[in-house]
Amino acid sequence: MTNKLLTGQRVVDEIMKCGITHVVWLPDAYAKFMYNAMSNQPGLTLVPMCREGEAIAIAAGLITGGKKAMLLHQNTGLFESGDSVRLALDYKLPLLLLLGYVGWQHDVPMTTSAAIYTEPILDAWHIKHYLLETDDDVEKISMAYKEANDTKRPVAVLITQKDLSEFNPQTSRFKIRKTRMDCFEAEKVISRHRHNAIVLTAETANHDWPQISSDPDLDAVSLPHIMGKASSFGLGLALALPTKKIIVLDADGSLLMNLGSLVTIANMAPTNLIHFVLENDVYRTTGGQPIPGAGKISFRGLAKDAGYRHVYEFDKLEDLESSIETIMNETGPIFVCLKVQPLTERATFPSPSGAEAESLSSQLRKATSRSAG
Ligand SMILES: Cc1ncc(C[n+]2csc(CCOP(=O)(O)OP(=O)(O)O)c2C)c(N)n1
Repeated sequence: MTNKLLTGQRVVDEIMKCGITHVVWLPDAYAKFMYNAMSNQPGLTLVPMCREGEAIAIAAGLITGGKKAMLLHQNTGLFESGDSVRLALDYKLPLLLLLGYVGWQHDVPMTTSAAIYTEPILDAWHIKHYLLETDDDVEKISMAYKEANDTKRPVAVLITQKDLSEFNPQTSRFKIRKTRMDCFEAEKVISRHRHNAIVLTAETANHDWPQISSDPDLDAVSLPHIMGKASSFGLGLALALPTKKIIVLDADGSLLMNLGSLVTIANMAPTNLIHFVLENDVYRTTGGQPIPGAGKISFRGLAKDAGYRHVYEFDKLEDLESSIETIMNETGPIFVCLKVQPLTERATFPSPSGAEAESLSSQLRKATSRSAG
């Protein structure tokens, strides 16, 4: 009987049939349904990475060392991988790329840039690709892997099914630390004390901030394709508008994707930048999978050693409340790590589509021109 869905265990079974030993992985909205099946699968090692640009090199090392590695991440991550694709091609890696096909639409023209460019980019690299839509197609995984081995080239399988389920703390294997502050309440404190700062948001804050912002005209919310880039965008804005305060509300998985930005920011030392990170230990937006190093890394330590002028960490709301005015009046760059609970009852926010990009960038232009005036 035809199963119109793609199920996590079925995909994992097929991967195991190929003899895969390692999946180099970063979550996305398309492949998140596979996480539980993969992380519970004996004989399969999940290698979570911080940014997709690492993936092909990790797999290259694994394959060179005699393991059978594949990648699982979204199509935009392949764009991020850029130069590493050459490594896969020139090292003649038999590499299976299982990619979430963000923006894919059946039988109608693609409208988002993620989807518009995916197949043309794969074609430009001469990487063969197949669509994986339902369990009926799952054998394409073995076929693609065989082709990768026969041709000694990467072969891509594109997952078209978006997983709409939300992070459920009852079923998640992740342990929530109740001692931490509520994220929404922490953002309210920032909103009350922002004065006339321009606020740039990422991930969880994209959803929360519009509900609590004290000055929406000065907000740059839900900028498209901002995952991992909010800190860099904020740096550019701070350098461009040196007399205006710029607040970045970053997320932990996002900052991991762009850790080098800590050094770039500290090196340029914009006095007007305050960089908050909402550290919830998970990729909440894609279903609450733990970030690499959850509970072990110190974002405060990283920012301090990178050279930020002032660095803070809070896990209690009252401590944030009593320090926020001082923080707002200090000379930047300032880094504030807020240890927050990973979950609230609020629904996940809608991801901005490429089609919204134009209106969002005009929103940003309006915010900056008003603030600069
Ligand atoms: C380059 C890239 N890779 C993967 C994704 C898929 N993605 C969307 S949101 C998200 C999780 C964000 O987690 P985090 O930054 O920790 O923020 P939170 O949702 O926890 O607030 C991921 C992985 C993406 N948008 N861009």
